[in-house]
Amino acid sequence: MWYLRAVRSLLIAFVVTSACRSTPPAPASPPPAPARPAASDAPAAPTVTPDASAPPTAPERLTVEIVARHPHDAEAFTQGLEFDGARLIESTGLYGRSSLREVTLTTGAVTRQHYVPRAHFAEGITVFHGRVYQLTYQTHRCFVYDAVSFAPLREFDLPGEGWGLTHDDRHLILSDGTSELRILDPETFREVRRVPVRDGDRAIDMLNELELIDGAVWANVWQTDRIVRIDPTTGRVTAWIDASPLRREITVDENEGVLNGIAWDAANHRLYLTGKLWPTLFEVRVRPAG
Ligand SMILES: [Ca+2]
Repeated sequence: MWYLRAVRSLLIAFVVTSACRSTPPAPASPPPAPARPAASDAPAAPTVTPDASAPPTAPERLTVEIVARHPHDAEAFTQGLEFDGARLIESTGLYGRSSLREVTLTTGAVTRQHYVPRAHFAEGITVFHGRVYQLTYQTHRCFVYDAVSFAPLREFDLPGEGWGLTHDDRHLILSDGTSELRILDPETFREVRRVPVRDGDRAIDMLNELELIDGAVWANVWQTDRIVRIDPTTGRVTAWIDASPLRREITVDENEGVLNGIAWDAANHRLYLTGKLWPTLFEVRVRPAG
């Protein structure tokens, strides 16, 4: 009989265990959040894909204060302006008057000049890895020169119009008067991607002379006294800069002699602005408007 009692005990134990298993388990505690590494140990932040559903932050409203005034060639139809180290490089437009120049900042004197063939209307420039890239407006060429001697090195086909040019660590960034920036491979001039520029839902076009400042693209908006600051990853406008305080000192015809020239002296953190046919190159400081 002992084995019958043992079997009954085993059956009872099985029933009790099954009943316990059918009882809903107590909710498990959430796993502990991973410890946040100390700032000093934190790895570099990965590139974050912006959340398109997040409400965009309104752009900052900024204006400029004049820090200094320097002479600028009033015959220079400025289309591109950029520092190559301490050297100020300028591109001027119009048919028969287009040029690539090295200019002395404090005097406006042209210390080196390459004349662009009369068939071309020169536009934006940028200096990348010892070469100057110079766009043309509607003749579908981009000229490449040695940055020091201005000796012509090669040419690229440029589909569409050329307006403004700048670069980041890897690519050229081109404006063509539309609301899109084109990102180009500097070795092949092939388009890598396009960045639509938006302030909220509004496309911002007429983007002209460009400058990369602390990772943001600044763009003159053609025929206005305004500059937009653009996040080049998302195309979002992060600031509007009102440069009308400069215009008040300029008597050049407003239709032709528009604001068009942004140059950032990265080593000295100085910002310079000028315009087409303006007799003055302004050093400015940016501050909140209002
Ligand atoms: Ca520029």
